[in-house]
Amino acid sequence: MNDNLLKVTHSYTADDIQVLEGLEAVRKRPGMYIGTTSQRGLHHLLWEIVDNSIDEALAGYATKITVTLEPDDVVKVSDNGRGIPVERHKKTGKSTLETIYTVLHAGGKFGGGAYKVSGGLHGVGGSVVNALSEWFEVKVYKDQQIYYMRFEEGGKPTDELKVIGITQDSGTTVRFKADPTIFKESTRFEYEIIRERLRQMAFLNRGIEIELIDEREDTDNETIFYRYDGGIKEYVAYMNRRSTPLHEEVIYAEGMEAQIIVEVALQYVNEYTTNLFSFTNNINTQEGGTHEEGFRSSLTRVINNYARSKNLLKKDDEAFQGEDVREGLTAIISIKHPDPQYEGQTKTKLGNSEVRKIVSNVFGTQLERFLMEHPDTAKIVVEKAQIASKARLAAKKARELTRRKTALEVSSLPGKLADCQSRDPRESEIFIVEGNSAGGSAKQGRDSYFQAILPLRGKILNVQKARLHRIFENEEIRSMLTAFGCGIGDELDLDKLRYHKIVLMTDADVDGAHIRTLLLTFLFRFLQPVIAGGYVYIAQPPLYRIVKGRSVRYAYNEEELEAIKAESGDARLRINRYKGLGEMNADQLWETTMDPEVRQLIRVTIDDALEADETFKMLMGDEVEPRREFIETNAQYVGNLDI
Ligand code: 1YM
Repeated sequence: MNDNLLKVTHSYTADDIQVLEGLEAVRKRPGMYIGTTSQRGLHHLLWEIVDNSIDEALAGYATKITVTLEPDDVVKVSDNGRGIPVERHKKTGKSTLETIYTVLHAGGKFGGGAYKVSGGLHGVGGSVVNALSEWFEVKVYKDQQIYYMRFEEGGKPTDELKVIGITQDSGTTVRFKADPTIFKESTRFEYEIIRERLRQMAFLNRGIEIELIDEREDTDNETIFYRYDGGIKEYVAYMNRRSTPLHEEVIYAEGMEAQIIVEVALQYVNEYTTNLFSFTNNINTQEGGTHEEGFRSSLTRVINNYARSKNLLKKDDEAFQGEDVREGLTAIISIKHPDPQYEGQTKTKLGNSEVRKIVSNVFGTQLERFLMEHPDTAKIVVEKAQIASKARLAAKKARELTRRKTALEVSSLPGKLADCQSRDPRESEIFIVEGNSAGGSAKQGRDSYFQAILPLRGKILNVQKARLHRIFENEEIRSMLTAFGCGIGDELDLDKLRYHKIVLMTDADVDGAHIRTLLLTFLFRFLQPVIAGGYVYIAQPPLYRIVKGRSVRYAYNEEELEAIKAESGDARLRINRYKGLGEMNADQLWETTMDPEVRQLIRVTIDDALEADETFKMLMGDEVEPRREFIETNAQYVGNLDI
């Protein structure tokens, strides 16, 4: 075996050249494979490897996965599964291990597991991770042997696969260091990001043990161990931990049809909003899809049927609508599908049409039974829907009576809006600006061809606590909805969105951060597809204006200020700290924050919608202590900036 491998490594065959070209293509255009080379892309590498371990656990072989953050930006992932196959691979003539890590898309093809996370949304394959690593090594514990192989410089083997010891264990360990020439921003892994995702994985895959160890010298993060035997049932309880549930037990349904595994967990709380999260093969389907549709329709149908059968809904009463039975609902839908099809702007919408009916069946029959067997809970659920339905009808009447135009009808644009001339949403931008004086500067400074300005006065309504119809009464919110033009909730239509960039422009202080959080809460709750579609941005106004003689420069953060100071040797600089947008004149605002040529916009993603929701809840909820902490943490930055 060694002889053969040696020959292969010493003389380049046509296959080898093809392999090298494949990996080189990944290095040339990493964005095509992992989306971005920012921090997010970096973590993508790790998810790719973790996903392989998760697959091995889902296949029933691995029970434990450990992620270790080592010094020098090295990361290690281990599992106790079967170990990656090491035998000679017929097609390539190399070990299967080498094939997986050097041939693009090889991993997915060979793996026989039914519900692969890898090959899903992340699914770029181990070879892409290898290609984008400074070095990458694999140990396989299998058949009493420890096998080892190492790659350097973006996937080039340093030697053939070797046996380096004996063992009684089985499993796979991968260690790698991302290539800093590719990940120019940073190759440092973030404990918090990893912890969040691993916890989510542990919730979504009950019983799997997942451990996170941080061995880096400059941190003191604790070792974390996750294992949730209750799976998504525990997840829902966890999400509701700061809220007041209306019934103690989380409702749970599971089943399998046509190879599709369906799980649903839900619980109502004494709030008015809906928290619905769906997953397919452990991937958060942010844009929803057929599994959500199946869930929604059966929830509405079953609760209506139950209410009618118990005469809780009388003959003349109008049926509950979807929004009535979803008020105050926290729900997770998780399906595992052997061949998921994704659609939508960000490919996070499940498209498989057969899923609608399967989820509807599995969940519908079990919810029906649950309601029959738990009449007390059933009564609470129906009463909640009844109140929601009454509120909805009352709001409708109030609207009709006052004949006020709803925020949803784009009849006349709000007076405060300085609209742009262009009618092409693809090139149009709207700046949501805090405060009238900043609004004035923005109106003067903008390029009115494609930039619209909507100034907001004061703080917008706290959406978390308010009921839907109260939200529509809020002047600022109505202005925004009218300007956006895309509608809301079930009627939301992204094709009608009037601007493809919605830019939130707030002060760089605590108040600004608070207003931004309020705006994001509102967008998150009611216009989630607009965020998911990538249409929402945050403007980055500079913190400092630095004048030296005739030249003017701007610093957007402390580091930049320090860099500019260092560069000029500190000599005769006039440093001016902006306290708010209002201090900038129209020209300054344009050249620092609005001019597409120089500005820095941050695109808002719902990368982890759950996380965003947590922050919102914490900020808006009844508990004072965490909110105070948040404001103090954020105030810290501002405090430091005061000169
Ligand atoms: C730390 C990363 O990759 N574990 C892992 C990967 C595989 C297997 C077991 C495995 C899969 C199969 C059979 C199979 C993979 N194997 C392949 C391929 N951990 C990690 N653990 N035997 C072992 O799917 O049939 C790809 S991944 F292609 F070789 F089968």
